Amino acid sequence: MKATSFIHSHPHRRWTTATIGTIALIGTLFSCKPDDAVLEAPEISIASIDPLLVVAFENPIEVILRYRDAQGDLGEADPDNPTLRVRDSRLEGDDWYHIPPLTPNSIELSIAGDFMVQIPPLFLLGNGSQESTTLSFQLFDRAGNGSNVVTSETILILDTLR
Ligand SMILES: [Ca+2]
Repeated sequence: MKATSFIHSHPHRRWTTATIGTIALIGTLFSCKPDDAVLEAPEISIASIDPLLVVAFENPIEVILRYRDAQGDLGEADPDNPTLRVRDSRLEGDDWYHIPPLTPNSIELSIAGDFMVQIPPLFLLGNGSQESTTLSFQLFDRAGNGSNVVTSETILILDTLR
């Protein structure tokens, strides 16, 4: 499934009534078994990232993320509710990406699979002819559980191809 690549610049996640309700319910169910809470969160890994050598402002990067979630509560129908956090290691802030629902809403189903995210072309922050960076990713489920954080291999950004 191809995810849209819009960047949502607002730093705070939108907490809908449904999300808050789900968190409250989970808190009730697992309040005396904290170990089980770990199973609520999604797990991700980087299946592939390409290319690792890019020209500033020119080459988007395609990242295939592998996911697993015991409840299948991944992705949001609302494009204003992004759930994938992406951090360029050179920057302080995060970019948020919208991931559409990976199962139909409200169906509880253990799921695993891959989705692709396209990162818009990176840019050089300084005046040098090249910079290196890494991208890290964290996926949140609809209950607000954050996955493990995965970090890419080093990406080299050139000002021009010589
Ligand atoms: Ca989950």
